[in-house]
Amino acid sequence: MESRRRSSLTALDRPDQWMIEQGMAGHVLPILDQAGKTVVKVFPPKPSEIVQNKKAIQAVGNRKKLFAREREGWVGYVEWENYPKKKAQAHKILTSQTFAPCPDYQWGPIPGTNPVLAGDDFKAWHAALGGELAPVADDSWKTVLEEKHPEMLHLLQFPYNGEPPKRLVAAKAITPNSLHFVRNHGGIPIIDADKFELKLDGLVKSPKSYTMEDLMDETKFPRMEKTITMQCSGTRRIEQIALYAGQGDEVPQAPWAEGAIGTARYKGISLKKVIKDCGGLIDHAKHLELYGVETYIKDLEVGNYVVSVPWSKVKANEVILAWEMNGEVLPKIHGYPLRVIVMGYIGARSVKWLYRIKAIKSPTLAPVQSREYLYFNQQVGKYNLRPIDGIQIQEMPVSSAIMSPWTKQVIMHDGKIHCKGWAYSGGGRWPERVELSADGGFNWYAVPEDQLSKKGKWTWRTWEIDLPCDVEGWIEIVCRCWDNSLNTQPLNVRAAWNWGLHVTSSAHRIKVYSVNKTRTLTQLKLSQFEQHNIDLAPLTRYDAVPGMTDAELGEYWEANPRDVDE
Ligand SMILES: Nc1nc2c(c(=O)[nH]1)N[C@H]1C(S)=C(S)[C@@H](COP(=O)(O)O)O[C@H]1N2
Ligand SMILES: [Mo]
Repeated sequence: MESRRRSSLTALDRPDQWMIEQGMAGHVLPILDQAGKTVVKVFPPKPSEIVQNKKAIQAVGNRKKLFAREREGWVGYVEWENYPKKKAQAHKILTSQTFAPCPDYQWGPIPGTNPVLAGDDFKAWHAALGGELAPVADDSWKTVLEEKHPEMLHLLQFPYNGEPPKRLVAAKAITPNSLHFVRNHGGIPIIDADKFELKLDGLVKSPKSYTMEDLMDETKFPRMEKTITMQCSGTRRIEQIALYAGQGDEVPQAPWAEGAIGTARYKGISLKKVIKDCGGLIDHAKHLELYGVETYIKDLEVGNYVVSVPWSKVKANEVILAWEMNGEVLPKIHGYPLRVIVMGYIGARSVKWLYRIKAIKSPTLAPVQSREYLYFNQQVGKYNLRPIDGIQIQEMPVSSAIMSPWTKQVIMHDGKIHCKGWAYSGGGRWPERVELSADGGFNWYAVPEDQLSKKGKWTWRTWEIDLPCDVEGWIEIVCRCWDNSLNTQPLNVRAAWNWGLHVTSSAHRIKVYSVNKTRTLTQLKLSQFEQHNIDLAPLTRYDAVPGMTDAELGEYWEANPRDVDE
């Protein structure tokens, strides 16, 4: 194979050699195979030409007909799970051609654009399948622009993944809908609520279908309203990426900062009541498979978005079927007309555009449940992993984050640095205490109770603190939370780094440059900057100010000689 060149360890002979040697371009480094008698260097392959086996693709049939809209009034809905043959046809089409790989954003530079990543591979797969899926990428982007705040940071354009800017993440204890993060694995279906139906089948006594009107019938199903924080297990992934590269497909691994968490008041009904209405579970069913309308493509296999939750969770009335978010009709981007909200679990189980619930015996084998959202041991990775080596993530652990200030910021202060952020714990636990350290995690100050937002069983707490800081120069501010079970966070990212780059729940660390204005020398120097009209920013630009005259310097050295004779 051309890409498996055997050679000695000579220079790569390229202008960016120095950068590569310094580990700044890991994606072009050859792998060293030292296992044999001679060292083998395995270079990344050159980008290959995009090829298409037109004959094979055509032989599959008319894509418009094959991948047509399943139901009237459900734009973007192609049913896959009921039609194994159709899945195979789609797979055939996707494997009869090649696609440009998504750019390496972990080892290569992250684009300075908004959207940060375009999602060209997912766009190309949807275009290749055609039919109902052809316009999905463009239509979804239109919905993003319609429904989301203009300041959203679009990490991935398609499937859409976006988070609010730090300033707005925890500005309010309840996240406004337009600012709630969005994580999609495919397009945004547009469903006519009047034509909507939820199907409940599998191992229930009497399978049934429900219209929205049925579900909203209060004589049948009592309403449920709750304030709930939802967190994606990818929150703060960028810290793991900054430390070590991991699994790098774009959709599973959007490079989230601290904003993939949000809190809203949801209204709907308990899923338990609907199961009861179907006569309850039979044949020792223990899990409920939840189906989302849109198409998800994993390893070129096509399906709908499917995960499952255990019956024990449903039985506890901790799974809601919701149609309202913060007093508004559920936005299209958040699952209109009906979504699941699983309290205290990873966001991935809270299925949007829910259209089917199937009672089953074991957790679903669908890829989002069984092949993704796995929490691996550190030694598990590309060359050795099996899906069973990862824990299927359900309840989220305790976590927290500093939203202000930002890393690399210079903070001028008078002995206290004002910090703000959020703290959260999953599984029905809540933050009891939030602590900050200005010295990398040696001494901790607790956030005063009146500076923490209200406690809630299923919600985060936002907080603010004036953090004492006497020292100057680079410091590391660290934040950690203790929940009501006295769980707390690992102190560094490395301790919990994992190949899937999930659950970055280590204490949040930011590096800031402290300028303490209560210090006499600093005061003097700052006033000199002002006198000479010298800009304070950036930190790294050195502008000489005459801190001492030559005469003062000379005097000093005369009184304090550098060297001594005896
Ligand atoms: N149908 C469907 N439901 C879904 C997803 C999806 O891609 N499709 N993403 C899940 C994930 S991973 C998360 S974190 C949450 C995000 O919900 P939000 O977009 O409303 O914030 O939705 C979950 N439900
Ligand atoms: Mo997620």
